[in-house]
Amino acid sequence: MEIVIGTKRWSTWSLRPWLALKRAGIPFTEILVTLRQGEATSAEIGKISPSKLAPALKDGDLVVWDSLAICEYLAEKYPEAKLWPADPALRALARSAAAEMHSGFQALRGECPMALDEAPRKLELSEGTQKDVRKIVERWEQLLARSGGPFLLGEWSITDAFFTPVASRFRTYGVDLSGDAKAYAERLLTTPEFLEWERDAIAEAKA
Ligand SMILES: N[C@@H](CCC(=O)N[C@@H](CS)C(=O)NCC(=O)O)C(=O)O
Repeated sequence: MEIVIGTKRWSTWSLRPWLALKRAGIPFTEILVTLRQGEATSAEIGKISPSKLAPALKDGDLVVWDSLAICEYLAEKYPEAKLWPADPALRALARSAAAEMHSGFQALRGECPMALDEAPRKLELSEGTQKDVRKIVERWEQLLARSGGPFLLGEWSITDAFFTPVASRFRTYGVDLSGDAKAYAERLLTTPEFLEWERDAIAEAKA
């Protein structure tokens, strides 16, 4: 199995399925493409993926593009990895929150890009981004209260992969968190898998 991923310090979309692959213990090789090079990036990714965007997963002659579709494919192909919660109600909540992240929070995404090589600093957030932050924190608190933690739906799931880049954005731009939300964000940023990605991202920036 091969995964096309973009520049590790920036690519939130690539980080999500990469975390799912790692957490599931699935052997894979990475094809790392430099983002933000315009046509050159599209052409490079386009050699494998019709979307010309990272990430894309190649499994034999099958190519799956889009981070959520890749995670769903992995969850179906490796049920023993339990990438979604076993309980149907928790699984429905997990999918709702991952899909909400996948399709929303545009203000936060636009204003606070992931930048794993940058030192944390305090950013004055726009009203739109503050609204996104409040909604995310509320969602985290609701789900942690329902599941009992330590991750959003109990055990680590794809939903946590979707919120790991968010935790990184909160850290980089000095978003103040407290209580369960703060502990959860810290938990996401200290998993061995995220730390491995972060090490690569920092090394990549220095290369
Ligand atoms: N909805 C897609 C979004 C993919 C996407 O926008 N990828 C960005 C990287 S994070 C990309 O390839 N951009 C090209 C570039 O930056 O040059 C997904 O979830 O996979």
